[in-house]
Amino acid sequence: MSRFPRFLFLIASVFAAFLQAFQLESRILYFPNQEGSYLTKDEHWINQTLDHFSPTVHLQFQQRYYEFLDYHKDPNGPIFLKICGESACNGIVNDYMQVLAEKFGAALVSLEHRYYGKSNPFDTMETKNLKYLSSKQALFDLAVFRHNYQESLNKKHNLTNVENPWFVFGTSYSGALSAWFRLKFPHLTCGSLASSAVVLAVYNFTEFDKQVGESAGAECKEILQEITSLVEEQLLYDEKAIKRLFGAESLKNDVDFLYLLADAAAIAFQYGNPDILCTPLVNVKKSGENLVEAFASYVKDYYIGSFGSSVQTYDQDYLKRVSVSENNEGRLWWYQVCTEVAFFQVAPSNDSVRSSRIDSQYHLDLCKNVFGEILYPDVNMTNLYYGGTRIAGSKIVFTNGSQDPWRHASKKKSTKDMPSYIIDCHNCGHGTDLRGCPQSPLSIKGDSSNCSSIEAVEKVRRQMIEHIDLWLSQCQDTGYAFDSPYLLSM
Ligand SMILES: *[C@@H]1O[C@H](CO)[C@@H](O)[C@H](O)[C@H]1NC(C)=O
Ligand SMILES: *[C@@H]1O[C@H](CO)[C@@H](O)[C@H](O)[C@H]1NC(C)=O
Ligand SMILES: *[C@@H]1O[C@H](CO)[C@@H](O)[C@H](O)[C@H]1NC(C)=O
Ligand SMILES: *[C@@H]1O[C@H](CO)[C@@H](O)[C@H](O)[C@H]1NC(C)=O
Ligand SMILES: *[C@@H]1O[C@H](CO)[C@@H](O)[C@H](O)[C@H]1NC(C)=O
Ligand SMILES: *[C@@H]1O[C@H](CO)[C@@H](O)[C@H](O)[C@H]1NC(C)=O
Ligand SMILES: CC(=O)N[C@H]1CO[C@H](CO)[C@@H](O)[C@@H]1O
Repeated sequence: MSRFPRFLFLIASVFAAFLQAFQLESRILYFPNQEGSYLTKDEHWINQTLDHFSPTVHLQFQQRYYEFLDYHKDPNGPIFLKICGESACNGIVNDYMQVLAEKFGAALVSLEHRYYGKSNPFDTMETKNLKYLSSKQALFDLAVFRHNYQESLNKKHNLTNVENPWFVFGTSYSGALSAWFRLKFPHLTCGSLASSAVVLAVYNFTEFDKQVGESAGAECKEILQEITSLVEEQLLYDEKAIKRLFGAESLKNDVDFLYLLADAAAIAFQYGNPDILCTPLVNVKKSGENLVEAFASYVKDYYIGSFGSSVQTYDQDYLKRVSVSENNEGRLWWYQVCTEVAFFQVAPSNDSVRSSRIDSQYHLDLCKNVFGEILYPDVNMTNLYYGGTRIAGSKIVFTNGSQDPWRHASKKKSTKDMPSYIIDCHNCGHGTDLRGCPQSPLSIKGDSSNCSSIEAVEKVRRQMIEHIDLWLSQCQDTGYAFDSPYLLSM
């Protein structure tokens, strides 16, 4: 019998839409889209250059984007570019961006990341076709989009040489893109919000697992470690039975299976629901019942059932598939992992929560197996190109959640022109500021009124708004003086 409360299944529908907007990067998960929680799903297309860095390749592809103009103060109001990351971008999600757009009289636009969703330039995902998939190309896409969109807006209003004040937003990988866009194209945006932004590429990302342990707290961490060793033992003893218990008998590779379990635990802390994992486990431990079975219920009912992950995304044979569908984020993000950013979530050498069989060799083998050639993530080059946590940008707000395992790949220190805020509470995770409550799935319009830690979220949002307001008002070359609707309404 399931130990996990039934209401979880009720909130699953809202979950999926928020997950679509705030993807996790360890193993890309597929989350079905939900109607009703988008501001718009009307597709628009631009012709995009396939290779921005080649003087000889002039191929183009169709890239999908969205616009939501209901709040736009025509014609000189700001334009908020919400950057889509490593998953299909099926519309503009109705999160806290809606509130910001209304407050600032802004247009909301959103560009799908190349290769993901319907913006795939090729009809197969063979490795040779993936060579134009990189953050550098993606940033250039955003610049081209920004330029073209401004021109088409001017055309619509019979204007020439006008620049609206732009501001870019993103969370997680797209949070890094948001910071990097301001870094590389400072003339194209007045500023950037980089929420839980993973700007530092890390090869052996042991801090991820360490943070999982810290966020769990001593008691729950110990139980999770006990479960890991029990599962490891049972893999030796009866591999089929233990995989069946988790509904994961399709995973032939033991470490793929162990990775599924590690992610399932991490997600509770990453997305602010530690108690759904830890409370039942602590009770089961006290009553002396079977811990592995209790954890298997959590994985099946919550991680797969409510949260919307799937076992097959952990299967390397599945990741090898090259046919294009809209839900093949897994292969695409692994390509970025294996070439650019790594974030190999390896077990730390001491005191790890996850199995120590999840090591860097496993990741390298996966890269080779899935893509058929030896790929090596050039983390040093990525950090050389962008600066890592020493990013030399300006007018970028960094935010991070205190319990988020990803926060160690974000900018640690506030600097004068790049403030960094922590959203601090016992369950503050990934992308909380734009999402809403720390502890629940997407709340429409990012409503935080029912949050357990409303003040933690609101405090950081107030800071964010002040920076956006200030930087928009300082934005030069707009062609118009920008009257801040926010300041006027204060
Ligand atoms: C994109 O390119 C195609 C083929 O050249 C052209 O027919 C179409 O009008 C272009 N679309 C846009 C939005 O520019
Ligand atoms: C722009 O100019 C065209 C042609 O002169 C006119 O039909 C249209 O109404 C104008 N649009 C605006 C927003 O002024
Ligand atoms: C990553 O960890 C492995 C195993 O501990 C080690 O052999 C390797 O040198 C490390 N690589 C880097 C870049 O730190
Ligand atoms: C390993 O972890 C344990 C538990 O946190 C700690 O007590 C011990 O000092 C650590 N050992 C080393 C070598 O870091
Ligand atoms: C990357 O940089 C680190 C630190 O400077 C260095 O130890 C390592 O050898 C470099 N790795 C590669 C592959 O160049
Ligand atoms: C907050 O909780 C109240 C009382 O349960 C409920 O009526 C309201 O709809 C909730 N608001 C949101 C945004 O969930
Ligand atoms: C890990 C990390 O980046 N933490 C930082 C989040 O932001 C606060 C506030 O600036 C910093 O103190 C943390 O170091």
